[in-house]
Amino acid sequence: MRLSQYFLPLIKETPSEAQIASHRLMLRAGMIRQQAAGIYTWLPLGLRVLQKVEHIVADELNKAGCVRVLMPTLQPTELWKESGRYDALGKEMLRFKDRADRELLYSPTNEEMIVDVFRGYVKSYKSLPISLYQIQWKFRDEVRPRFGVMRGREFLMKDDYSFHANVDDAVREYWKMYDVYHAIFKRMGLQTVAVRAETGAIGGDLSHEFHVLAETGESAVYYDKKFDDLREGKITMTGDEQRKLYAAADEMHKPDACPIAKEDLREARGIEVGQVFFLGNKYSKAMGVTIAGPDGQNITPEMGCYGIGVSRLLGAIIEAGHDDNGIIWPAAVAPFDAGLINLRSGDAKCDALCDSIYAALAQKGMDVLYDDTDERAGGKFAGMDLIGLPWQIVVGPKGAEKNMVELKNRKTGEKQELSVEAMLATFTKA
Ligand code: 5CA
Repeated sequence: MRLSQYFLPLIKETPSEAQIASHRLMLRAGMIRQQAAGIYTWLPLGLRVLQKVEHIVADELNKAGCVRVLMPTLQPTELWKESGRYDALGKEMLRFKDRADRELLYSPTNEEMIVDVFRGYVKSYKSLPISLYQIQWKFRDEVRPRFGVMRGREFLMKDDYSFHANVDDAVREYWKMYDVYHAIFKRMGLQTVAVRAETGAIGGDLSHEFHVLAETGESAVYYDKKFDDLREGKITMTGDEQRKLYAAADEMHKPDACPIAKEDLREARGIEVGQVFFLGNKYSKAMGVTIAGPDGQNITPEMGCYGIGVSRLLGAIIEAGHDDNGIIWPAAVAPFDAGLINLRSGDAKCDALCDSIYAALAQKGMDVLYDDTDERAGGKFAGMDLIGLPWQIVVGPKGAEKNMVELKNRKTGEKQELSVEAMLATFTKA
């Protein structure tokens, strides 16, 4: 992508409304624009990252046997009267009427609707297990939308709902998804701590929240210090061993009843990027779902549901990876793989070299943002640092004479003078 043809509205000043780094940087890097409290336009750069995050989530879920669907954002309120949750969400749920005076709501979550889909087709335990997920916009009229995409009113969620013939199968799926979640977040360069959590308005018997530890996190979490040792690579543990360690969300942590010694307990702030629930038959029973069971008797399916805050993840990734100059994207979610800076656009040699590098990198399958504008060098460097692409390739008139470029690693700040061939050879991406 040539910057001269792109839409990248960078902001130099620090936006006064933003209290945390990720919010400030998303505004400054031209990723999002606020349209109303907690409601955002995704600008091109932000949309690229959002789609990469979405792709990783979908890819890992597909590998785990989950099947993608897409439900509407709007729902008839009747379904919520059936489940008994019509009043449970209160003002958080946005309701309105269509021209025929029928009440609709903007989905804050989709348990009722997926149960409605399920009961429309599935008649026998032989069709189970089934796990259906979507990545779709949600609306919750939060009392205090804040921190940009971290606590929005409209936000993108991955919500997955599984159906099983018995409790054992449902609980097995729950722990499978627990592992899948760690893998999903790891692929985005994030380390997460899973803590036991209340089930709240979603309900059910067992739940974990997945937190990215960050000082700006909205939640307090408590956990065995062995998690820190694990993260720092000081010890290794099997998944089974990890699950037995103490880890609790604020509302689950009872200091008097805490099973581990004070010196082994860590308290930290966390950003909740996902939550998993074993629902039991709360929704299937309330909505009267029965299917044929293995011994000829009708059974009520057991359910699980598994959410990920897809748009919130961008905030969490930035909180975990930035410096004074801007964002530092993990390669897997970076909006472009590299930035190419032409220090003298209009100079025949610089232009020709940049064009050839741009073509060679594209040949390797790399997505490059080429700054071909005539802004001054300082502004180009600052802009590239701000948007945080993993690599910067700098072409200036002196280097162009000798076929040399500078390659900068955004994360380490390390710079290397390299021949064009040597620079190209460092990128092996297919
Ligand atoms: N139905 C279940 C998941 S299938 C559910 O709604 N779970 S949830 O309430 O925990 O939401 C799932 C995830 O969405 C949360 O873990 C969080 O990462 C994200 N999320 C929730 N509220 C917001 C919000 N206001 N802004 C941004 N992300 C949010």
